[in-house]
Amino acid sequence: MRRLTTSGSIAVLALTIGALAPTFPATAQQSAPAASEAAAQTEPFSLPELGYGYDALAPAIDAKTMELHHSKHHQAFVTTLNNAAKDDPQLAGQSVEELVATAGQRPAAIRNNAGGHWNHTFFWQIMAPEGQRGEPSPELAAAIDETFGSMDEFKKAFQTAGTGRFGSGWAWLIVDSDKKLAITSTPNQDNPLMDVAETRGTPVLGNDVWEHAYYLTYNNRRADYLSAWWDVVNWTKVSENYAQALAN
Ligand code: MN3
Repeated sequence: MRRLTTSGSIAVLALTIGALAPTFPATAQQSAPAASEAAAQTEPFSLPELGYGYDALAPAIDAKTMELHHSKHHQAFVTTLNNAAKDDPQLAGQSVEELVATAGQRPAAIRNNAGGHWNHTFFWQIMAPEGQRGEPSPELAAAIDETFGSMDEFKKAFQTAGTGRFGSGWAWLIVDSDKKLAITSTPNQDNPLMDVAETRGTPVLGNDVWEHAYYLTYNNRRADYLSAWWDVVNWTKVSENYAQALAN
């Protein structure tokens, strides 16, 4: 009979007190899978905290939209993944990044819900309340100028990608395999990290163009949402994403 490892003990403790949900990203359990039955019952995926209030992005995004988007839409992806993991112990041991990278080899439900979980976790982090949004780093600003001509030209092209995405999906600014910036869009809850993405790369910035992201304030006017959304972008985080994508 093997003894519990440290991570097994922590998992048991977390389950016992019932409050210490793992924080995103849910990472693969590197050591001693199934060190105890209790460890296997810990829910592998969890809804991340926003880090700001539901009203913090108004008026660009209203509080009710944020509340529904986070507590209902994002929660549904997490719940579905956890339910799927109950039937498939292998799934429980994988990070959302691993699920996304192998989305094309998964059932549609896993592709959609892992994508939804990854995309929304990313999305909350690249927006911020007033006073915490910062500016593009000099490196990012220079790369945007070089690739798109100017910040205004970049924003226009990004908005065009968002309005041009038929139905539901996402617009993205990515760093491609040549370490160059590029704009792309994906359908549904796909993203550029997926093996099935038409254009692959590391997301630096992304905007959700599903109707649930904007309909309460903007109704059918997706273009108005896309243009107002720049007001809430967390350029400090986006600049970090850019630096990290270059370093990878
Ligand atoms: Mn959404």
